Amino acid sequence: MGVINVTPDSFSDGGRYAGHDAALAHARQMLADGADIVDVGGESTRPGAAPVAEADEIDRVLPVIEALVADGARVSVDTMKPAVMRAAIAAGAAMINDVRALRAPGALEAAAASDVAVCLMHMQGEPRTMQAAPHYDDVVADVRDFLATRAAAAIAAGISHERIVLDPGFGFGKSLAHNLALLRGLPELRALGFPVLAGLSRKSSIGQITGREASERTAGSLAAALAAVARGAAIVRVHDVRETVDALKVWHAVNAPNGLSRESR
Ligand code: 9MG
Repeated sequence: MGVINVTPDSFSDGGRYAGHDAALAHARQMLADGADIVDVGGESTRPGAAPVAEADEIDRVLPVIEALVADGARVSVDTMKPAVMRAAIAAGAAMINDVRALRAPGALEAAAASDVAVCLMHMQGEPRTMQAAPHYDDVVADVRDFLATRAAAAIAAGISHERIVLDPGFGFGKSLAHNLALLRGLPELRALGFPVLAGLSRKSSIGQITGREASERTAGSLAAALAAVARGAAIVRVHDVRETVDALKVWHAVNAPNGLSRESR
């Protein structure tokens, strides 16, 4: 899954349409590089990021989603807002990626009224303050229990089991130690019986381990993506699609039951 942020930073070089065009070109490059899904978001969930009004968020993401769907791409919408979910679904999005796990009033209903996939993510606290003092008794058990509860709520609302993906929410109200425990504990989350999505790409934990700035975290992010896939992640949400696809090709060639196909030898 490739990350596409349609936020004002991406509009800095010449207005709204230039921003949409840049996001679209970036998404198309990610798809050409081997992404199966592009995750389009119009509101940053970084600690301290300013909230975005519903209409502005729709304005940001919808033209990009519409153009990608017209290309035949599989598009996910990264949003917490039911109105944005409904607009994206009407435009042909195939997945809702909600860092609040459909807890906003009306979000479960918006998803249930469609047949799209949903990614239910764990977050402790709110994006603005979540990194202040995260605390867990047992981070893997706490996150697993939260995700099991949210999956049950989604199913009770009419979202079938096959449509649900779970995500521990690396970096969302978690210290480095919490993130590492969750990465080691991914098999316990996988045991809930749903595909698991892992998003570690360029996150501060990678920076804490490597001492690198976000733009210099590709190698660390690749190691994290492989560690997640080795522990059962079905989807990795990444910025560096080309490099991640190459790394995963090698990982799969090593781990495939019969090694490389005859043509590749
Ligand atoms: C929007 N977003 C930022 N980080 C994310 C992560 O780790 N997982 C998911 N599902 N979404 C994320």
